[in-house]
Amino acid sequence: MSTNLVRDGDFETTGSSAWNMTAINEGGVKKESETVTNQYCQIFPSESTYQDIGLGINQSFMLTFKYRGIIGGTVHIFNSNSNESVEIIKSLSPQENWTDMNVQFTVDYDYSAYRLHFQAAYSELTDETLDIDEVSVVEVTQD
Ligand SMILES: [Ca+2]
Repeated sequence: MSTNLVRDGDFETTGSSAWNMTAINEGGVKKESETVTNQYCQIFPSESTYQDIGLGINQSFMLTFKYRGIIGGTVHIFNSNSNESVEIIKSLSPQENWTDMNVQFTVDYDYSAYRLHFQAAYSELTDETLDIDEVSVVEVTQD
């Protein structure tokens, strides 16, 4: 079992500063409901949430998370020093219900700092959100 490189990937740590939000007054960590004690992250249209993570050059990683939202979005890895996109890892198609994602990727760019970045798509449905939860990045070891 490899270590999860993402801090507070389940959004259960109240007051955590692990994630940054582009619209702190709108999005953020929300409770599922009064009866389900799960917290997740809500991202409003065109907004994003991100955190810097440590990745090694020429290593492979598995990104897993679940998401939902009829607006969809994207997940990227950026060079956090320049905000230059290393690659778009995955486009997130609109999903009404929680959907599991597993994406394996290899870091080909030697940047000192990397940013895991979730972006909600632009939408005129301004009350809709892209929700994410259970985010993890673990190194994939070769056999
Ligand atoms: Ca959670």
